[in-house]
Amino acid sequence: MKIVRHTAPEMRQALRAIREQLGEDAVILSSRRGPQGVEVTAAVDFDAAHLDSAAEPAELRVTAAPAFTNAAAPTDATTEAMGNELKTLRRMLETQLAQLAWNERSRRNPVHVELLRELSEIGVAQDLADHLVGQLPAGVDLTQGRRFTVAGLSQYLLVTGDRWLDSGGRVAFIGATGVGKTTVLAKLAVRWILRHGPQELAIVASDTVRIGAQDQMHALGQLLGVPVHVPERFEALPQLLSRLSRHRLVLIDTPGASVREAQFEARLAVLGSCAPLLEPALVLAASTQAGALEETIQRCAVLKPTSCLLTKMDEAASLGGALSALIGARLPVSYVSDGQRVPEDLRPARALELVTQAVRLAKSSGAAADEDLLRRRFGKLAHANT
Ligand SMILES: Nc1nc2c(ncn2[C@@H]2O[C@H](COP(=O)(O)OP(=O)(O)O)[C@@H](O)[C@H]2O)c(=O)[nH]1
Ligand SMILES: [Mg+2]
Repeated sequence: MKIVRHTAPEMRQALRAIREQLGEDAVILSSRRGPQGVEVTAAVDFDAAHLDSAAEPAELRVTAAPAFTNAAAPTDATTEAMGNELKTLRRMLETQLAQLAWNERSRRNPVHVELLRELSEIGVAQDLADHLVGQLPAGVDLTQGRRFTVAGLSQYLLVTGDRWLDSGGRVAFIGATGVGKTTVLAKLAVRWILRHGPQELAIVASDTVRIGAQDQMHALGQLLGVPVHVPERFEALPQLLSRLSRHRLVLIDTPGASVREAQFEARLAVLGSCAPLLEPALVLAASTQAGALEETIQRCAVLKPTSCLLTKMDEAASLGGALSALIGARLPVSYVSDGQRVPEDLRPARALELVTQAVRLAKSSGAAADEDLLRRRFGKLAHANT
């Protein structure tokens, strides 16, 4: 057994020095805070029986015992420092366990590990990736595994089909400012007219907030030969909608706001009161970070949106995060928009196409999984599952 004692200003530094000197298998025997920082005693080839034997007693007692027996009552600062040290130790231990679990997983099932890496590169959320890989039949090779995970993802991703343009609906486009609500409305309106003519289409311009929004809608209505209805106030939307029952497709433009604004919540409440008269459709920019998308979906959940539209697909650097958020929320995608041209840049969402696009994006951007993160994430999961 080899024992070393190391003093450093911070626990982390002491542990690093010990690891460098004794290697990964070193065992911490004691630690205490002294005038010069933290003193850590560690051993390699450690055998607990030695603790009671006479072989190394002096060394061990000097480092371990006084800290507990002779010390004065700990001050708040000492308790806090000890708490922090314990947290650091715990984190280090967790990292090590995750590393061990990940190594074990790599050894036992290299195909699973490679697929987890690839799913992470696509941006697929950790729990979803683990679920997909967990469902693989035993003994699949990497090519088959890739096919299974892509098929699994596209199975979980819900889509509505070309429902509105086929048979109409009453759709309110909801989302943050600038995500493309007005643009998708215009695209759908033009497409509807190309298929069915203008008679049964109505546009509602309830964005009374943005300067020029009403003019934009009136110009569109004039161009298409379609009436544009404006509620007196946003709160009067339900009364207006009840007067539009003879129209097969009613497209409702709503004001955007940051989903964190109180105003946004107030408008959600008004839209909620229209519940039987309209279908709330979230408009989400695919270029938005997955966490922000999740927040929007969560804040709008009170409205029970029946679908969402994914815009700005052409600007998205990665799609896996957005698709994971939609799968997690079981929110079907109706249409995707991948450019500004009206009406060309809009198509009904197809699950396999979206997943394939996510894979292609990851490949073309050369996204590389962060090995350290992978180890911590999936190692931790594997460790928790054992
Ligand atoms: N690149 C790209 N730009 C888009 C897309 N959809 C909308 N835009 C642009 O995003 C900006 C904001 O769109 P707008 O419809 O006014 O957003 P709103 O505030 O949600 O109504 C405009 O410049 C649009 O041309 C898209 O799919 N791709
Ligand atoms: Mg708008």
